[in-house]
Amino acid sequence: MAGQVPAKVDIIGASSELNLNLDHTRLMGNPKIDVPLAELRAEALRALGACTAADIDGWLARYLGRKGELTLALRGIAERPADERRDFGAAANALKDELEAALARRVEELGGPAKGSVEALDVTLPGRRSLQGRLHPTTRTIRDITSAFSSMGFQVVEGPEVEYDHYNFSALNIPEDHPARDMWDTLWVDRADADGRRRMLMRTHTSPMQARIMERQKPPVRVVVPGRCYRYEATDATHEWHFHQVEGLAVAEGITFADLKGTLLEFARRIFGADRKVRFRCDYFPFVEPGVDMAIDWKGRWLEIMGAGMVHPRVLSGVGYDPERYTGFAFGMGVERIAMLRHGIDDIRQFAANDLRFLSQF
Ligand code: FA5
Repeated sequence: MAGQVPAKVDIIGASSELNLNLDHTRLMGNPKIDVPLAELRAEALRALGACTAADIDGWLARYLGRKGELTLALRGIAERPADERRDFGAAANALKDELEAALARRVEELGGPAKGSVEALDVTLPGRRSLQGRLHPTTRTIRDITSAFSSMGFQVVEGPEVEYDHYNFSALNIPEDHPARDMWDTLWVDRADADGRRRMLMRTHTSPMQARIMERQKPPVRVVVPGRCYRYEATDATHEWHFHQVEGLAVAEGITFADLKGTLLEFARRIFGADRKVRFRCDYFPFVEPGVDMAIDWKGRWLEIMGAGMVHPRVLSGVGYDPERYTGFAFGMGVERIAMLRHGIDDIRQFAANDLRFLSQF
C-alpha cells in the first residue's frame, strides 16, 4: 500500500497554493487523523454539486457538522507529529473555508436557505431555555417541616391514606356513635364487612398513625408523619376537601406539657422566624388531654395551623403502653396553611388548581 501512495500529495488541488508534503502512511491508524484531505475535498465538492435543497443539511452534518469528517480532522491536529501540525492545520482550515464558501454558493444556486435549515439559523440569537421542573410548594413545605423535626431527633414515617375506621377513630378514643365523629366527616370506601358496616375510609387526619406506630414500637417514640388527608366539607379560602398534614408523636417516661410547648415554639421559630407571633389556646380533641391549638398571625388575625396535646391515657393503654409509666405529646399541622403563611398565599385552593402561573413562583 505504502508504495502506491505518492510521497508528495497536493491536498487542495492544482489551483491551490497550499501544496503540502504529506505522507499518507503517517495518517493511518488514528480515526481522528486518518483523513486524506484531498480525497475528502473531492468527495465533499462532488456531493455538494449533487445536492438538492433538501440534502443541504445532511451534507453540512456529514462534512462540517459537530461530528463531520472535516471537523474530526481538525480535532486531530494536536495528535499529529509536531513538525506536521502547522501545515496540516493550515491545510485543513483552508479546506474548511473553501467548503463553507462552496456551500454558500450552492445554497444561492438552489434559491436561498430552506426554512429551518442550518443556514437559516442565526447563531447570534440567545438560545431557547429548556423548561425545568420544580417541586410543588406543598412538597417543599413538607420537606422543610420534616427536616426541622429531624434535626430535633424525630424520625419520618408514612402511612396509608385509605384507613380502617378503627385507626382513624376508635383507637383515638372516638368510639362509634361518639359525637366527636361529626368533627371529621369523610369519604367512605364502598366495602362493607359481614355486618354490613363500612369500615374503610379516606383518612381524615394523620393521627391514625399514632396507634399504628405505638402498636409496633416500644417507647421511646419520636416520629413525624407527613401525608394527605380527606374531608367531606365545603371549600373556601382556608379549607380544602383534601390537604396535607404532618403528625407528630413523642412518647417516653417523663414527657410533660412543657416539652410539647418548647418543641412547637422551636418549630415555629425555624419555619416562620423568631419574630412571627404564635398563639396557643385550649382546644378539644378526644385523643389528647389537655388539648390545644396553635395559630400564627395572618393579615391581622390568627390562622390555626395545628391541633396538639398530651396523648390521652386511653390511647396509650389501647396500644398496650402503661399510662402510669409513659406520657407523651402529639400534634397534627396543616401543611398548606403553613405554606400560605410563609409565602403570603391568600387562597388554599391554589395548591390543587394546577395553574403554572401560581406554581412557577416557587
Ligand atoms: C386534627 O386533624 C387532629 N388530628 C390534630 C391533632 C393531632 C390534635 C394530634 C391533637 C393531637 P384539625 O381538624 O383541627 O385536627 O386539623 C389540624 C390542622 O389541619 C388544622 O389546624 C389545619 O391547619 C389543617 N386543616 C384541617 N382541616 C383542613 C381543611 N379542610 N383544609 C386545609 N387544612 C385543614
